[in-house]
Amino acid sequence: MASRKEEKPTSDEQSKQKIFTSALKSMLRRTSRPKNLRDLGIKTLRNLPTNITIVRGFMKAINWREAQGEVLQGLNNTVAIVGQPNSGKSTLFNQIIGKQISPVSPEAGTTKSLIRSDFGPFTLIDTPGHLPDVMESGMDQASVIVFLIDGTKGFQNKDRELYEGIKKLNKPTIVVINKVG
Ligand SMILES: Nc1nc2c(ncn2[C@@H]2O[C@H](COP(=O)(O)OP(=O)(O)OP(=O)(O)O)[C@@H](O)[C@H]2O)c(=O)[nH]1
Ligand SMILES: [Mg+2]
Repeated sequence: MASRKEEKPTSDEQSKQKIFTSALKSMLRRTSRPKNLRDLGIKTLRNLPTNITIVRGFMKAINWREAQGEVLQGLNNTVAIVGQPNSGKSTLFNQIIGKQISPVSPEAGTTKSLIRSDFGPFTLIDTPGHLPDVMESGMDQASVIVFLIDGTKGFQNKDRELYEGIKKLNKPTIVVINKVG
């Protein structure tokens, strides 16, 4: 009878597991550490990693498709990045994911359609700033909206108009002042 050899985790898997374990430990409050993953919520988290490399490692370390079923039942998890042309949406999108998926240029109107990518349990959507209808369809699909404002230009009338439209959707919205550095 053939004996089955136990498969050892690769060093890549081990290091991913290590990142996951240490990130999770650091994020959980000592006082109210949940007994199982179902109890895991935003309130139980602290010391969220501020380094995007660690966040990416954490996102890659987990089988999110499985974890979603266990932990995030019913949670809508699509995030749309919106804002005026050239405000830096695609730059932020690429920076979060860690790959140059969405073209970036100094010219306004670079993004011409919705661009999607998975990021851990989330789906990120980059939107074209100069195509309001397409941007709106991205926002319709989103459960959270990230609204970018170009800090070098300040809050413009067009930003106000877009914000009025976002408010009507009644979705959680994060306003980001970009290009401040
Ligand atoms: N200084 C500075 N420049 C930035 C920043 N983010 C983006 N940029 C630059 O701004 C320009 C436009 O960036 P994009 O990411 O293409 O802008 P976008 O909002 O996707 O533009 P559209 O696709 O036209 O809607 C590029 O030259 C970027 O390098 C930032 O935080 N600081
Ligand atoms: Mg773009």
